[in-house]
Amino acid sequence: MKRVRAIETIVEELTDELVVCNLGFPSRELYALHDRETHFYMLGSMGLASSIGLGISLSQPRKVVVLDGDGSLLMNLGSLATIANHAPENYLLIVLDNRCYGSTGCQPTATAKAADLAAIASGAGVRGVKTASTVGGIRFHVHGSGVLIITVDPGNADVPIVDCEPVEIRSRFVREIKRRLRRR
Ligand SMILES: Cc1ncc(C[n+]2csc(CCOP(=O)(O)OP(=O)(O)O)c2C)c(N)n1
Ligand SMILES: [Mg+2]
Repeated sequence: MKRVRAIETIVEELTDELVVCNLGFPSRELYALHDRETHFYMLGSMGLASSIGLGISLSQPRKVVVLDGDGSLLMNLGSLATIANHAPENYLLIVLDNRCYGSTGCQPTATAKAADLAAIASGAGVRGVKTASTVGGIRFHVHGSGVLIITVDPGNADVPIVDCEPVEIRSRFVREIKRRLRRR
């Protein structure tokens, strides 16, 4: 299964959860499949999606789903220990593991050789780490919390860049969070 199919499956299952997405092609694919004000496309900083999402989940009650990449998470492994330490019920980190830096030419990452992100997450203290490699597996696990590692094939969809300025992405996302908080 290609990453874009995994993202499509995830988006089909979600309703109004907050979504923080890894930079590069994952954000482009998500944007092309379905753009929502609840999506935060991380357009620049590699490795920070899991931490940004964790902070959001700890500061408000709505569920946060992070779409991260293997390369990006490998750059910020400490995030897993912090996720385990806080273990918010309203937080799910999904890692789309294509075993390469897919957005920049598919240079192999450490997961192509030996690194096992599910084992690393468990070792960091995350309870009940889930894995999936099929549409059915994704549908089943996407409604949970913690960490879900999805194995996908390399390859980027032929989709345009995210046609939305970073400032606009941020302000509409924050507006959406505040709107919900006011309604409580
Ligand atoms: C600090 C930093 N280093 C490198 C880059 C360049 N870069 C952008 S996306 C990317 C690959 C990301 O790989 P991964 O997180 O596995 O996601 P994939 O594209 O494979 O889905 C790289 C190296 C960057 N934006 N920031
Ligand atoms: Mg990758």
